[in-house]
Parts: sequence; C-alpha cells; structure tokens
Amino acid sequence: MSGAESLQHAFTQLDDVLASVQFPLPLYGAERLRRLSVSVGHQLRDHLMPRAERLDAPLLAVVGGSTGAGKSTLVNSILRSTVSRPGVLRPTTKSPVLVCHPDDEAWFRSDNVLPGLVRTDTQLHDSRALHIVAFPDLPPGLALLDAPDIDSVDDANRTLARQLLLAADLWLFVTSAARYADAVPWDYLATASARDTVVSVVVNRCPPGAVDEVAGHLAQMLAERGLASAKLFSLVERSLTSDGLLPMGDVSGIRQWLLRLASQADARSQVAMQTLAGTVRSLDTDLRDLTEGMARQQEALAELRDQASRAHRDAAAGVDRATGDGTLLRGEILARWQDLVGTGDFMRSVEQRISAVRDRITGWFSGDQRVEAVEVAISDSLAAVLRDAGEGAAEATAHDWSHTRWGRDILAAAPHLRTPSPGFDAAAEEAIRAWQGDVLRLVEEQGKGKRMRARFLALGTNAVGAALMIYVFALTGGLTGAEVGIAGGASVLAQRLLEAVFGEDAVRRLARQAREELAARVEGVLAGELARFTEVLDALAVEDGAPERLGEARAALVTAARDAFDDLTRPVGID
Ligand SMILES: Nc1nc2c(ncn2[C@@H]2O[C@H](COP(=O)(O)OP(=O)(O)O)[C@@H](O)[C@H]2O)c(=O)[nH]1
Ligand SMILES: [Mg+2]
Repeated sequence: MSGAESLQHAFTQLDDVLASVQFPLPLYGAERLRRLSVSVGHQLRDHLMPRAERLDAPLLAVVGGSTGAGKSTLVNSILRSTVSRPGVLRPTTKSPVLVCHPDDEAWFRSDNVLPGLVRTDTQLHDSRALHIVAFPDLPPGLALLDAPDIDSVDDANRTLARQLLLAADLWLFVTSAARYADAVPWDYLATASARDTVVSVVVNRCPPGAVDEVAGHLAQMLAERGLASAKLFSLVERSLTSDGLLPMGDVSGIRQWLLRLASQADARSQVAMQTLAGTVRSLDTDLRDLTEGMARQQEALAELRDQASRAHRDAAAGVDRATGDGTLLRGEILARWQDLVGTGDFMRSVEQRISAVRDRITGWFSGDQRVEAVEVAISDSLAAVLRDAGEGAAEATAHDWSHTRWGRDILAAAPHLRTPSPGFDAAAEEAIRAWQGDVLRLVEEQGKGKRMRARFLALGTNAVGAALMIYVFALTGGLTGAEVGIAGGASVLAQRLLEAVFGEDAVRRLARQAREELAARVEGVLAGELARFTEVLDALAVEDGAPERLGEARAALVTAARDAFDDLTRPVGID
C-alpha cells in the first residue's frame, strides 16, 4: 500500500468509527466534543479523504474573514468580474461561491469535496448550497471560494465559514485595518498556526498614511503567533471602480501570487501536502479529546449504574434484615400465631397428639382458619416490607442521581423512576406467594421421610410450613428484653414443633433453605425494579468498545501519517 493509500484507509476507518462517537450525557464539555466530532467528520469528508485520494487535485483556496472585511469585493477584484455579490445590507445569508477553471469544474461539482453542500448555479440565500462558477480566466489547478463571515450573527453561516476554512488547502484570510486586532480572526489564525495551514493574510482598507504601520504591526502579531511564514498583503482604502471592484493595480500582487501558485504543480502539491500533514497532526489532539470525552461519559454512566445497583442491593439487604431480626414477629404475625398456638401447654398437647395419631393419617390443623390467618398475616407483613424496600430503592437511586446535572436530566426525562413500577406491588405479592409455596414444598419434601411421615401428617403441611416461616423470621435473633419473652417464646414454640416433627438438624437446614429462597425471591423482584434504571442508562450508553475503536483509528492514522509524510519537509519557495 502506498503512503497515500494507507492514509486513505486510515481516514475511512476513522470516518466509520466517528458514527459511534457520541456524548449523550451533558457532562462538562460534552457540547464542545459533539461539535468537534462533527467538525472532524467534515474535515475528513470535505478535505482529507478527497486530498488523499487525489494529491494532484486542484487546490481549494478559501477566502475567509470577518463581516464586511471585503472578501467578496476582493474575490471579484482578483478575477475582475462580479462573481460574488458584495453585501451591502447586513447580515446577509448568501451561499458561498466557488470559482474554478472549467477543467476543474467536474472535480468541484462532484461529491468528492464538500459532499454536504448542494451545488447550484446561482447564489442562493442558503448556507447549505455551494454556488459553482466556472471561470475560464482563472488558470486550472486552483479554485477560490468566497466563504461566509467567520463572525456572522447567523449560526449556520458561522458554522459553514468554519467548515469551509477547515476544508481548505490554503487560506486567503481577509481582515481590515479597523478590525485586524479582533479576537475572532485571531482564534482562526491560531487554528491555522496549530494546523500548519498555508495562510496568506490580506489587510484591507488601510488608511492611506497608515499602511506601513498597520502592516508592520500585523506582521509582528503574526510572527508572535507562529505565523511568520504567512504571506501578508496590505491594501489601501479606496473608492471602488464603477464595477464595484478595487483598482487592478491594488490587487495585482495577490492575483499574481495566486496565479503563480496555480501554474506550478510542485508548489501546489507542497501547499496541499503541508496543509494535509498539519491537519492530520492536529487531528491527533482532537481524537484524543474525543476518546477521553467518551471515556468520561462511560465513567459517569457507570457511576449512575453503581448508584442504582447499590440502592437496590441495600434495599434487598434491608428486607433480609427485617425478615431475620424478629421485627416481623412483633405485630400481626405474632398475634395470629398466638391465636393458633395459644400459650401454656401447647407443646405437650402437640406431643400427645403426635403419639395418639401415630398410625392414623389426619391433619390436626387441616382446614383450621387460624393457620390460614397466620399465612395471610405473613403475606401482608412481607408485602409491606417489600413495598418499603421498593420505594426505598427508587428514592435512594433518585436521590443519588440528583447529585449530578446529567442524573437530574435523566430523572426529568423519566420521572416515573422516582417511584416503584406500577406492577411492583403485584410482583411483590406474587414473589411472597411463591416463597410460601417454596416453604410448603420444603416441609412436604422433608415430611416424606419414613420416620417423620406420621408426625408430619398429624400436624399438616400448612401448620408445619407456618411454623417454619415463624422460625425463619426469628432466626438470627436480635430480639431484646420483653420482645424475647413474647416473640421469642413464639419462635421457640415454632422451633419445638418443627423439631418434634423433623429433628433438630433438619430444622436448622430447612430454615436456612427457606431463608435463602426468600432472599432469592426478594432479589428477583428488586432486580426487575433495577432493570428499569439500567434500561434507561443502556439507552444512553456510548456504543460498546467505541472509545477503544476510536483509539485504534487514531493509532492507525498516526502510523499511516508517519509513513506518508516521512519525507515531507516544510515546503519552501511557495511565495
Ligand atoms: N470604498 C470601499 N468599499 C469597500 C471596499 N471593500 C469592500 N467595500 C464595500 O464594503 C461592503 C462589504 O464588502 P464585501 O466585499 O461584501 O465584504 P465581505 O463581507 O467581507 O464579503 C460592500 O458594500 C463593499 O462594496 C474598499 O476597499 N473600499
Ligand atoms: Mg461577502
């Protein structure tokens, strides 16, 4: 692959990757990076790709500068023909005019250069149109483009002015004696300096006595800003000819400089190569900025994701605590359990029952409303705990997200995230029902054992299951003082009942399993809630691997550029 081909290849690769260079979160600088990414895309398609494809393609000299600097008048005066209407009334939106030799017309009319602009044959009031003028008096090899004002009050105009200057092989930068120290032109000139763009500066409309002074000062400013090599022309303010042109003698210097450049293939290619190499070099910084910017987007999203996960994990842990520290044994559940087991010699009667029915199949508690009441109390209490957890997780996530501007933006766009999902209560109830089913299955499974079958059947699945749930809720202890007396007593009773049926070891294992099942069910419900947050974040995510791909494209460009520009030294003799 030749140097130019590997450059072309690197440009194409970069252009492909740019599609996935996005900055969805309003982080600091994201807006600038979005514009930068668009600008890099334009530079690739407007200038770099066509230039690498045809190093000998005609040069594009863009005439740029501030409003009223006299750009259009200068272009017309150089060509001695009114190809571009000067603006009398401001502000004006006029499509840029590109003047080229008829031999070069096909190149500039094609989509090879500036593919985003629609070609027209007249000057329109439209900044997305490019008026092409074929002009036989201009030699082939160089086109002049009269660009919009760099400081236009019209955004689209200003953006296009920048796009065109960044697409140029050569700048003809026009300023005036009154305005040459303005900030905007110098921002542009700094860009040209950083990119090593070939620039020629025209200082227009100098008061007759002050030409040397203005030109001297401007030359000094250019030198201080790394543009000592810029060719400088100064023009005295005059009344225009009846055609609205500057006198021929005034512009002949600029005209000759341009015509000579156009006529020398070597000089042309040096200009093209210098600007190409400089642009590629400056892209490197831009691409690093973009890559870092994307990484920051990813970090910010990852933080939001962590906050949501943590809030939901904390909520699950909260449920785990609330269902394992005896809290649940304080209220309704305890009351209904006491209704069932009463106090006093419940266990003795259980044991009597068990021995009495040893050979008979009967459920002591079967159909007992009191067992059902315990189960309902358990569902209701668990549902309340889960509801709190769901609300807590949503609130905590929203609270954490509100700390950043981007987090607030996301919440503002999706306010429903502040509360649990509409289906949350139903999902929680379903999970609790499913857990109760898990517990009943667990005890039934255990009750199948030969030794304990009769005892199990004597009490019935539901009563044993309810006892296991009660035991689970008290499992890790945490009850103090008077609570131990009542709730602790209740759970001790449950434990003794279970041990009477299954034996000590089995009870401990069953309780552990039941607890794990509960934790899994709770996590399942909360995972559904968390998914709402992660879906929103996924939609905002930078495409997977995009920063890495951009990094690779940048590295490939560095290598290709090194190969292509190895023998390139700064051109001499183009003035
Ligand atoms: N007297 C005089 N008028 C000029 C000169 N250059 C430009 N103008 C006028 O200044 C106005 C703006 O010029 P124009 O070429 O449209 O500036 P542009 O905005 O940079 O393209 C027009 O009315 C021109 O006729 C000049 O050297 N002398
Ligand atoms: Mg103009």
